[in-house]
Amino acid sequence: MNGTKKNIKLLIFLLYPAFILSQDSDYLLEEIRSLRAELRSQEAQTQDISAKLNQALTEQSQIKTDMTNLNFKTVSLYNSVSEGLDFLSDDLQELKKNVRDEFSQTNNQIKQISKTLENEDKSNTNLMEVESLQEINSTISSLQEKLHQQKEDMVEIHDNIFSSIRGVKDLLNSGVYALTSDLTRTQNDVNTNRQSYRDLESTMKKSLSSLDKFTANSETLQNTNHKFERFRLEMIQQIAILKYEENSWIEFQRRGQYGNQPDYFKRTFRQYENGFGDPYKEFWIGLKKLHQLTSSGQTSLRVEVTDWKNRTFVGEWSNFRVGNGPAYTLGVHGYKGNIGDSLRISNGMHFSAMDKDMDRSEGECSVDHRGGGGWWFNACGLENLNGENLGPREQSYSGILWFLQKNSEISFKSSVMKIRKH
Ligand SMILES: [Ca+2]
Repeated sequence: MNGTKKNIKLLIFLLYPAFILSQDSDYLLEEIRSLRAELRSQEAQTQDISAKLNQALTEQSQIKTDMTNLNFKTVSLYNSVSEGLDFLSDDLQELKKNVRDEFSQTNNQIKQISKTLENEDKSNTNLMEVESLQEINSTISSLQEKLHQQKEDMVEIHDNIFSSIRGVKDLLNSGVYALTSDLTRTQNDVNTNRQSYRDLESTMKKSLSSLDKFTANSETLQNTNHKFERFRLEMIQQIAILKYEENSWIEFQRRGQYGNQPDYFKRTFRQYENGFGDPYKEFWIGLKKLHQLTSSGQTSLRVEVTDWKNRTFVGEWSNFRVGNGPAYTLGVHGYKGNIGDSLRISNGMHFSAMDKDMDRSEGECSVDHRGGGGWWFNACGLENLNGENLGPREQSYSGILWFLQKNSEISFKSSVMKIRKH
């Protein structure tokens, strides 16, 4: 007996690393989920930056169009100004010519007057001389004034023209400067966005590569984990007989919320014979093992079910036996407890699965009504703890069913079935 306990301790010691590995796998899966979430957020950011980039490019293109238009207008304006200057130049030339003509006319008048004066008798002309001289002086002054005025006019016109040209130039320069600075700013924005885009791309690539690595590791770990699950199942199958001889309770079926698919118990007859699942989570020890154990002595059965309000109900049967294959006929009686004796209807039934119809129904209980699970169906009966894991508030005969507990077909949250030699 002491040796047996040592063996069990040794086995638990051997199983412990497997349990740790299973935890690592869960952690890795959590990491992958968080990485996926991060990638999704980065995708959204990339889309946002792409949109901004497109907007900046549109603005840049608009500014280019504006600049082209402005350039065109500038050229037209220069042409107009140049044309105006040509006209003004002609006017100035005309003005100069007029002034020259007037000068030469005045000079001629002066010369003429001088000649007249030379031809006059000096003695008779004293008074006339004075008057003529005064007249000439006045004419000259008037002419000089006129010339001076015309010169000032010309300077004023000249100044006005050049001031206008300077104004136009300043205006054009400021417009061009504003557009150039807009363009530079847009260009900078575009460059910044491009850089952010490139950074993001590189981060995404890194994340993807990490994700690939994680996925690869996770797959390896999952495979390893499946192997360990199988190993653990084989171990509990092996030690079951030792526990049986020690009169310990031996769990042979468990359901619960461990993240498995709802139809995790939809299995072939062969799988129900040999056992499946993870003894640390949801599992079925196998009909062969149940037959072996229950054939070697008087056996009690204990069934516990827990509802979604975490209330547990228990039933015990003083006699439980599973016959040999391929029928694996159920023998069960001696009920007591608060779970309800649903098994009474299955007493004496053969075991059926999704691919083997051994029930009393005209159809196939497993496939038609009980979610593909395997059980000792009658036609079809009031219990099936190997049905679909349907979750809270679900009522269906295909769920984890124990009808007589509540006289309802609610699907239970968890269940345990165990046996003990007595
Ligand atoms: Ca049938």
